[in-house]
Amino acid sequence: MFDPIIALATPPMKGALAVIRISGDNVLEIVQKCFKGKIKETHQVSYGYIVDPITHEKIDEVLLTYFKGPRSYTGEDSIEISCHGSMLIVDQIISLFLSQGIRMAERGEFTSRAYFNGRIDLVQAEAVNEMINSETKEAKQLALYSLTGETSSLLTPIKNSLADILSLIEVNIDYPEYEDIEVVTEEKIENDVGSILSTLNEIIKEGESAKIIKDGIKVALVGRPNVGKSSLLNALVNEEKAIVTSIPGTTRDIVEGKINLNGLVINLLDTAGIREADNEVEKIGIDRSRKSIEDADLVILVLEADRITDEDIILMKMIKDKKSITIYNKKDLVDKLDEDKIYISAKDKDISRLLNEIKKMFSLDKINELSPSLCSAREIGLLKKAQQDLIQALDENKMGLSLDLVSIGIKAAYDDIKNILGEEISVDLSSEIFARFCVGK
Ligand SMILES: Nc1nc2c(ncn2[C@@H]2O[C@H](COP(=O)(O)OP(=O)(O)OP(=O)(O)O)[C@@H](O)[C@H]2O)c(=O)[nH]1
Ligand SMILES: [Mg+2]
Repeated sequence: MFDPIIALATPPMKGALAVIRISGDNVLEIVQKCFKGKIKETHQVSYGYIVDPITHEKIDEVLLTYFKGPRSYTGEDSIEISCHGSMLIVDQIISLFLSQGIRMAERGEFTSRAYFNGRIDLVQAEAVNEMINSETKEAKQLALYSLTGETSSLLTPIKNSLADILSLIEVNIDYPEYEDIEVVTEEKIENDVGSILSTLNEIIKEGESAKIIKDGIKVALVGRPNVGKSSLLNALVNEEKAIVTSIPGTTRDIVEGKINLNGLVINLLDTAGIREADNEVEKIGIDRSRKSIEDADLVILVLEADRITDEDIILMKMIKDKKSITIYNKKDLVDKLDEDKIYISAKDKDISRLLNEIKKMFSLDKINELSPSLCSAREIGLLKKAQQDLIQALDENKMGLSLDLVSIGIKAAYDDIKNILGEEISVDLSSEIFARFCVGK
């Protein structure tokens, strides 16, 4: 039983229309009391007025759709009201229904109801938010795969194989007298669990590359003062965003920009040139530059094509453990170019070599081949936990530990996979055993 909830589904601002959503027990009766007109059968649009049942005051002329559960977004009886898009009208309508015993929905409550009512799994529920927040068509495509259930079905073969091997182990332990049951040998565990693990490894690898596409990357432009970091930011965003002067130490605070490179959102951070500074403001800026190196997914170290200084060498050491690209700016100042180095001229917006390098690094030409991927931090975290559990089971199997000990890791992996989908974790596997074997027939 779910108490009825209400919320504005469209943005809280003036517009042609606003949509108010109501879901829960008895919504049809409650809304009908406040609606002048007859609410039609499910999935049909009804025309009429929202009216205060006590004062009979007409509040707005609306279109209203009734969705009888379970064929609704939440899986329960729901109603959507399209009213005129004024916040005053929206407030009046919502207040009216609050006075009728409906309560305001909490954030995400419509989607969480869809999950608790079993209409969608947890991967699909997360995808609703990802659809709304996606900034590129690639990120939206990944979210859509999850919303339609295609992503969740990646786990079906793993889940089935884990249940198969667990059932077999349990039968071997509990019913040793059955002769027609396959004996679980160390070799069988090694083969079956090994093959599940390699499928899992593949899914994790795909998920991690898709996560980059979905979330974008943070790229810090760093270097000593005056090498042309701000000029590079401006060339990348194609806008005079950061101040550029010939005075070293021009940039003090971080300047941010955003570009979409072949579908990958790149969040750029132009930083203060790093050097030994006396000026208090500049020092704070330099601390921020250092911090941005730590936070970045990729560091672009900008050097000058015509000279390398001791400060540059220090910076090279500072970023040696980070994913980085070193570029030589001001290529117009040198005659001879070294084949192995990436030269650009930020001032002349000649930056294609750098863009190509980023595309290569993140395989951006393959982005069109997007496929369903488990790529949220929660999903990848649980997949990795399952991976560890299976590795442990395989190690224990190799060490010759008993079947019931080896099965602990396999069972943990099975629960991790169920957790990804938000399925209930059954402590007792017996129902699944009986679904697979005719034990005791
Ligand atoms: N010749 C030449 N000059 C450039 C190029 N790119 C930038 N500059 C010049 O280099 C100077 C410094 O540029 P900025 O972009 O402000 O350098 P920065 O690295 O941001 O410097 P700070 O903010 O002080 O750390 C300016 O006079 C730019 O016009 C280039 O490709 N060629
Ligand atoms: Mg600058």
